[in-house]
Amino acid sequence: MKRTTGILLVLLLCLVLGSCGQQTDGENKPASVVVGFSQLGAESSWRIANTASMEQAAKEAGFGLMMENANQKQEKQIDAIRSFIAYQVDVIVFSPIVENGWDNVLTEAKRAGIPVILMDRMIETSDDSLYTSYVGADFYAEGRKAGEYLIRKADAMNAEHLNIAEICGTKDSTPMRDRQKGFMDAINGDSRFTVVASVDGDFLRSKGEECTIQLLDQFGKNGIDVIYSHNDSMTLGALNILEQKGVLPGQEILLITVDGEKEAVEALKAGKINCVVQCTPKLGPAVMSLVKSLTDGEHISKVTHPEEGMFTDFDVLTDPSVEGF
Ligand code: GZL
Repeated sequence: MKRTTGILLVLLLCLVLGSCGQQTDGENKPASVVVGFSQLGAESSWRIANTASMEQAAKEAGFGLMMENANQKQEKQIDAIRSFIAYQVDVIVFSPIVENGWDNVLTEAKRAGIPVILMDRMIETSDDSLYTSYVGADFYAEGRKAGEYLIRKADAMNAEHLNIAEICGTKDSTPMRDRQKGFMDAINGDSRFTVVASVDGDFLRSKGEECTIQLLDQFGKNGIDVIYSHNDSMTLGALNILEQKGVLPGQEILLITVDGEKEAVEALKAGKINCVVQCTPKLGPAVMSLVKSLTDGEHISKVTHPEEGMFTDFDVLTDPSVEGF
């Protein structure tokens, strides 16, 4: 009876929100477990691959998946979580677009007795009982890897001084904050490096292009030696502009990027990008495994970080293991 009421409520909300999800399992039978999933948007190849991973993993697990895409709007994620509460889903999963502003809605989920799994990004809260588990990258480690690559590269180039421009991801998001901190901590104290600018690219290819035009206008091609970009989409935008302006990417200006999508790895192999730090979007299986443990009444770990590596121009790039997602 409880879920029937919830279903009526959510159907009303679906009409309002404009989308719902499947609540049947792989064989079109009513699903025994229903997951409410708020995806933050479709801003990059990483995000699109992440959504596909979640959908495939839910299907293989036989779980119903109600997915709402927030199109980069935090308020839409909050509305979606409220609709999942009304429907009384078994587990809520979401990728918080920014770290702040979630306590109220997650308190409502807690009062409704619905566990919450954070997927991909973290929240900033004084009450970590508001979420049951976090599945996603160690972004600080990713930033450190990028910085440590640059130190190795500067040594190999016997560089006396390098000016760095940083193109940042979505402001106040976990990957932006921690990829920046990890990188800066790694290069901190090395007098060969000066960060001349940090600009907001919002993880978008189009803004990566805009940022690069702005940086070249401000510093000229000789005023920037390295671009450290928080994701491949922005990097590929930057690469496009550099080539348009007659600058040799990967040679005249080094490019360091994070994610590891196919197009970026191919650019690495072509000598146009120098370092690709991996960040896997394929979090679906780990999330759905935690959902199964939760609904089976088992204890689950608070944090799950996937194994991630890095490809650089020091590697044998013809090795078949060097590939993007
Ligand atoms: C990282 C993820 C980031 C990717 C971007 O886990 O949150 O968001 O690096 C994506 O490509 O937009």
